Amino acid sequence: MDVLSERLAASAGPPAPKRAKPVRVCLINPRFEPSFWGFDFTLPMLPGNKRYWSTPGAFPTLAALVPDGVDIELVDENVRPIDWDDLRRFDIVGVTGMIVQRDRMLEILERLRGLPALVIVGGPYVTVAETAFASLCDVRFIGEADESWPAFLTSFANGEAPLERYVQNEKTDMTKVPTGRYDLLDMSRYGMATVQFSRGCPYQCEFCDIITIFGRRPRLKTTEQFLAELDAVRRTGARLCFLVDDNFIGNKVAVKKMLPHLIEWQRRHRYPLQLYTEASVNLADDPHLIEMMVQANFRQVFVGLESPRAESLTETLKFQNTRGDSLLEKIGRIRDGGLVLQAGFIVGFDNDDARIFDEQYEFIEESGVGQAMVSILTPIPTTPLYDRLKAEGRLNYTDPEVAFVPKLMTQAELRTGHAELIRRLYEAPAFFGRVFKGYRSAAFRAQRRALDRAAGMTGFRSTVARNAGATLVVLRLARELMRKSAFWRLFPHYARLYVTENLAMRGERMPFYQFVSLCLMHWHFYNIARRPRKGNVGITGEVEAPPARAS
Ligand code: B12
Ligand code: SF4
Repeated sequence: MDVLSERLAASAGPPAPKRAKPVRVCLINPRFEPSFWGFDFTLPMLPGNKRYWSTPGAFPTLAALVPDGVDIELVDENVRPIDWDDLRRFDIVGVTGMIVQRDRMLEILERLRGLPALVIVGGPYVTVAETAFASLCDVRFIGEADESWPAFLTSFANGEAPLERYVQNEKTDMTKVPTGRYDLLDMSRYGMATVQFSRGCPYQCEFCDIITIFGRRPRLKTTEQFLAELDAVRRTGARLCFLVDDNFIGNKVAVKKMLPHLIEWQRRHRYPLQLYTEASVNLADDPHLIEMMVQANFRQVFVGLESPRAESLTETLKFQNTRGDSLLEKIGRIRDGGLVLQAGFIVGFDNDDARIFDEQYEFIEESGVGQAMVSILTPIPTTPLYDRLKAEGRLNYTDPEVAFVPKLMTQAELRTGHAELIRRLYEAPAFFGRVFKGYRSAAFRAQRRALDRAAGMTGFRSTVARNAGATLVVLRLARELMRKSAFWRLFPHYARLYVTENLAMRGERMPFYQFVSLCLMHWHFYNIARRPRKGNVGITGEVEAPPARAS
């Protein structure tokens, strides 16, 4: 018997009477503030009624894990408001959330106080900042909950008193995770489904809580399990799917064994899902892996590049980014293999002085990475970075966005330098300049053409239909730009770039609908870059790191 089961058994006391009625559970995903990732400014212009870009990953899994005798409802506040009166009919109300949802999580928990239900919290934020929630809920789930969650529900259904805190003894055995209940999500409200193939990452970046939450040994689902999950996603009508693995290539050998089956699955079903994922930059060193991913209909990959400064990469223990040839060459190889690169960058390392902003700008422009997400270094509790800065007395929450004292700048310099960098990166000429720099790779275009042909996307009728849809989107975009008084600032750029960059490529130009989707994307990033920010780091005061795991 593991520690959890022992604790559950110990808390049970004499067997309590079983419930006659099912246990009613409601899980809430708090709304996000508009962010780089949410495509909040793009969604209103897409056909249909999309409310948020990606589905909440924990929901389908947690719903699939409930035992018999438990009814579950999922409320994602990003797509529908919380009906507070309706919450009275539930026995358990649970809240999930990551660091950027902190404020809304706390607000929701405050409002839940008056309910008769047992209030529980789980997910990545409570996992790293447990004490912030102690007085706001009855039960906390720390870390993965694939085993503790169903065990808790079973004991609750048996009338046993819950513990205040559940921690799994062992990391989840991913081969035992059931197929997610994607049928419970209203996919028409989302742009993209999310599915997990593995958890964990073998690297050791100093700022990263993936390895403190999920560990450094990648744990994978079986191929059959994963394909069953994709079948379930396909049945919802989703066309885009984000494999939300911490590092999709964390275990290359296993991934290479799975990919031929995924390729076969895509072929058999006529390429129903376009795939996106996250991977470490050493993907660039494995052309065969890239080739297989492209054949499996992977379109984009997010890579944490972090910094052009080798000293900053070394300082943060991101050695995989310093090995071998340059980051620019690696980026080139991934792109030439047929994958669009999205990349993450960080400013505020101890080796970053005020020149880092120009350096990052030049590097990103040179890289041809259109979607470049630049963050301020954030000390997330439990990470080695947090521990180090705390030991050095450098945690400091006086600035709304910079939660520590940088070494070679002031907090204000870091905050304003970061804001200005993002603003520059998303000026229309800068953004489109990068995109076309990437698109000019003949190898990239050749790979993409082959994939689009295989996926049946190049036929005359399909292109005409897509272009017609795009024309409608252009009208919506133009109306929106006028409404926001941005028409004359942006539309002439879009029109000019279409002619000078795209049409100039003649037979090699990208289809009109693709160019339009870039304009939509740009409009989103442009807004995010100019938005007054309200402290997106999610840490607004010192939080105690949680006690060590029970295992
Ligand atoms: C997909 C993803 C996203 C998607 C979000 C999709 C969505 N609609 O929610 C996108 C791309 C938008 C995103 C963005 C960001 N993300 Co993110 N993301 C992830 C990722 C890779 C997977 C999440 C997922 O689906 N997991 C699968 C499910 C099954 O796991 P889970 O959510 O942890 O749930 C398990 C347990 O936690 C628990 N559980 C969860 N909730 C609950 C609730 C209850 C009641 C119970 C009982 C149990 C429970 O049970 C589940 C099963 O074990 C995670 C890493 C990870 N491995 O989880 C990072 C992660 C959540 N993201 C993170 C961060 C920092 C961000 C960003 C801030 C990055 C940035 N600098 O911009 C942005 C913020 C975006 C914004 N809107 O402002 C951090 C969060 C840190 C923290 N401790 O809170 C994580 C952990 C990764 C990391 N270290 O970078 N992200
Ligand atoms: S490569 Fe990414 S997931 Fe892995 S430790 Fe570094 S930041 Fe975390």
